[in-house]
Amino acid sequence: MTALVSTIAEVQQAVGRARDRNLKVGLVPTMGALHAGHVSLIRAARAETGFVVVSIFVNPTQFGPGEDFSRYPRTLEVDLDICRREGVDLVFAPAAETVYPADFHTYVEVHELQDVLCGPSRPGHFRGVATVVCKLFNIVQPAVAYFGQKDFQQARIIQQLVGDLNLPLEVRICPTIREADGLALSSRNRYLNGEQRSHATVLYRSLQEVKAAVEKGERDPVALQRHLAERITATPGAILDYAEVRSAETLRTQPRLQGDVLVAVAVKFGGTRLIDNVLLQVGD
Ligand code: PAJ
Repeated sequence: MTALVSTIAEVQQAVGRARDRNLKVGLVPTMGALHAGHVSLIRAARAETGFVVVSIFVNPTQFGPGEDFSRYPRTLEVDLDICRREGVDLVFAPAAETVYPADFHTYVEVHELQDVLCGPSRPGHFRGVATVVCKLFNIVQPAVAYFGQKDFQQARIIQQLVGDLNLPLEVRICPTIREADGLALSSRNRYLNGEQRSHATVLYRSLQEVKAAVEKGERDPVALQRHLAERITATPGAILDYAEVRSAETLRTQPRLQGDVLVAVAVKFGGTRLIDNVLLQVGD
């Protein structure tokens, strides 16, 4: 049975009862418009924990002024059906005033990690993400929380905040779920028209080309970034935001690829901004 609650007291009651039954609590934070990517996180949570909480909240503080907050898809009934089918125990879908009452004044920032990659094009975005996720952790108090690699910078920022603030939970980063042609699933894919949708495969294809080049021995990040940029800018309708090859741990640039490496791209098609990445383990 999936229960739907909207207040913090109701979450705490339900989670408290689960904890009394010695159930391990898992949390999957989402903004709704659930797709197979979200479902993979729910399944990971179900496999590992005995009480799965999914939060559904389109978080206003992580959207910039020109971004899609008002038109972000809100599909609560369909989302609830998916949660029921997947055996979610509790759905927490709060009102904005519950999360951000009128006298709200505290924000969480993860410096350095929030300032690179998506940071410059989305000022304040990661501050909004870190703040809401920190609040969700405190409300639900999960033992484990699940995030998708698709938003790798977000997941790294959350890992960092959990460590820095000594939050007593584990963070799992789960693999990116893709369409058959490689496009990473995203609630924003529905904004693409047919032509944009077919050209959007350039993100995955160019990332795979970089992966192959690294496997063949390429270790120069600048050469790989140039390749990504060329492939993306040659694609009709695609506007490159960034194409970066960096340390997956620090998100800093490296003079030569070494260790855990993140290859990440952000591309706009019309008003729709898509991101994707691959992680590579690079030896000498
Ligand atoms: P949302 O975009 O709804 O994503 C919720 C979770 O699903 C995130 O951890 C995201 O990385 C993961 N996800 C999205 N697409 C995925 C895919 N194709 N494969 C695997 N996982 C995928 O990310 C957010 O919401 C918000 O920023 C949130 C963390 C909820 C804070 O408001």
